[in-house]
Amino acid sequence: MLHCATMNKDEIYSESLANIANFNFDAQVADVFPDMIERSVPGYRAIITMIETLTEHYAQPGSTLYDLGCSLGAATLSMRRGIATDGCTIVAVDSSEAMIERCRKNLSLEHYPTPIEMVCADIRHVEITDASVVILNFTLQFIPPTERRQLLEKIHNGMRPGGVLILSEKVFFADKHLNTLLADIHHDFKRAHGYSDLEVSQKRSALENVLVPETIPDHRERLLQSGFSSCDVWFQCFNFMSMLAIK
Ligand code: GEK
Repeated sequence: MLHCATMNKDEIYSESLANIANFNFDAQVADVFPDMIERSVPGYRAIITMIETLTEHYAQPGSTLYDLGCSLGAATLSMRRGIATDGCTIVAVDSSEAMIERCRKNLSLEHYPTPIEMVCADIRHVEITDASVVILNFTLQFIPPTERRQLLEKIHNGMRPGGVLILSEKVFFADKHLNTLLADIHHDFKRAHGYSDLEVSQKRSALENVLVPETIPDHRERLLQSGFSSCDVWFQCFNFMSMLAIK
């Protein structure tokens, strides 16, 4: 997992707030991020671990591997551990300066031959070239829905044949009963990991209109429309899932 210099507890929404601002990946969030994501995203740890195995399978010699929305570099590190071929480069991108600054420190704690270029930029404006593995681990959900297709097409166009996109997202379900059930179970998961009802509800308000989930069929259809030849879910835990899309 991520070897962080610190593992601060997420208490951002523990006190009652008069105004709940839109969720933002600032220094306050970056400081508690490993704790926040592990206690909020069921299956996160399993996905990060499997990224190593998937990278081992898909990384092509001399290619570039991208981690788009890298946060503190958990997926970047897993990807680097999995590279079993020569001449690869990793590009890790995040638009939050606070994340990139802390990510740089985390990446320097492990030593592997593959170089990592860190870029503080909006992934919508980053060029993708000669890629064999691209990761969007819980990042696409923060891009406005109307811009997602363009981003996926750009990624597809910048990939080598046989390359893979690993797309992890929070999702919702068209079946109302199932949707409510899985959302409730997710809240139970958060309570079991120490979040109070107040924290769950204030965080939900902060993420409203910032994190916009879609259904699995919507993701599948758009990936195929963006040019990927095969795609499906390889991991799911409640209303969180990860897909593979192959060029
Ligand atoms: C992990 N992948 O630990 N351009 C660049 N970065 C962005 C953009 C954008 N347009 N929008 C959001 N981000 C990580 C976890 S977190 C998921 C990813 C979560 C960045 C944002 O700054 C944040 O660091 C990350 O995407 C989303 O495997 O918090 O649920």
